[in-house]
Amino acid sequence: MKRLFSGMQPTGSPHIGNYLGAIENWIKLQDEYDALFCIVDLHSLTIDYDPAQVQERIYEMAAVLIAAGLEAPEKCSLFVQSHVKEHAELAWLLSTVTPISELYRMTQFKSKSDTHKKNINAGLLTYPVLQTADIALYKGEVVPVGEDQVQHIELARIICRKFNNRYGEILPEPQEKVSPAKRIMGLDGNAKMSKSLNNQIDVIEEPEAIWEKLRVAMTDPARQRRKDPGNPFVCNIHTLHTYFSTDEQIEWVREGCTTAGIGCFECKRVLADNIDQRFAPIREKARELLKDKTELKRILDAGAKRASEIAAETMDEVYRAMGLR
Ligand code: AQP
Repeated sequence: MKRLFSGMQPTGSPHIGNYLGAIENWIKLQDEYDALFCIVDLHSLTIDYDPAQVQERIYEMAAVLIAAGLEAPEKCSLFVQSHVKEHAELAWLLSTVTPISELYRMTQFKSKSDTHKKNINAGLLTYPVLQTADIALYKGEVVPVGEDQVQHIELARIICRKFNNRYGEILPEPQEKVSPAKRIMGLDGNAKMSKSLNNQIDVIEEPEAIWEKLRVAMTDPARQRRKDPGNPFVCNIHTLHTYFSTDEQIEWVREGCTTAGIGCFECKRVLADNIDQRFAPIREKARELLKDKTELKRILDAGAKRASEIAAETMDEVYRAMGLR
């Protein structure tokens, strides 16, 4: 079985973008690959955060992933990045073969530097090196991601290639596997749905909160409407219907919206109910898992144990190749 690696930052509760762009895919792929899924807490430190909330967020993320259908530790490994110290170790070694010019080219570095102007730290720049270490530590060949991460995986290939050219063929060049829902837009209709942009609906959001957020969500931006009159497909609410509603409901939205037969309120109400129905079982199970964290701890410990074993083997090979052992 090929090895697969993917991660998610505990910068907040997983949202609809994470669910459609990553989690749903992870659940399918756990049957086809030797899969390791990681809650990447080290990455999450690159933007401002409250240390008092980190553990809670890690457990909440683990609970949502398990409740959504990851069968760890039976079918896959789920673990926390900082529990396997080799991630940071390998990142340092790989930084010595990473051209700094490549890091400055990264779109995410540019956009996050723009959003977090008061905290443009070195970690924000070297983020893709740590991400390459995450994958390379397990000799990951396949990396399921949303569209926003494709550029980082391309850079991971460059870094692994440079390492292999210098020290011998040790690290496979990873390939991205882009999910069908590659870029879910936020409720502002302007930017990618993100935990840190406050434009999201969380997977475990309560029904009232889903409705409160959707009620005021951007529909068909006037700017777009002028460019492309009557096209309902520029509306983010319509796009979300395509993921959560039945074929009949999607057709009802398309028809009703183009003929002004239905209003945005009605259209959003149906969407809110469908999102709630889809996520209610996950929400309940996640809440149950969070009441007593014993089961989550057991799963994360088992994941870290397996990950550490693989990581130690890779580090031994890497250190020898680099002349440090
Ligand atoms: N809006 C999205 N549409 C599709 N896929 C998405 N992903 C994230 N947002 C969307 C995919 O989810 C996986 C985990 O992402 P992440 O948590 O590691 O970081 P991110 O991409 O930076 O996600 P956020 O929510 O935007 O995080 P913050 O706000 O903390 O920076 C990845 O596979 C990603 O592609």
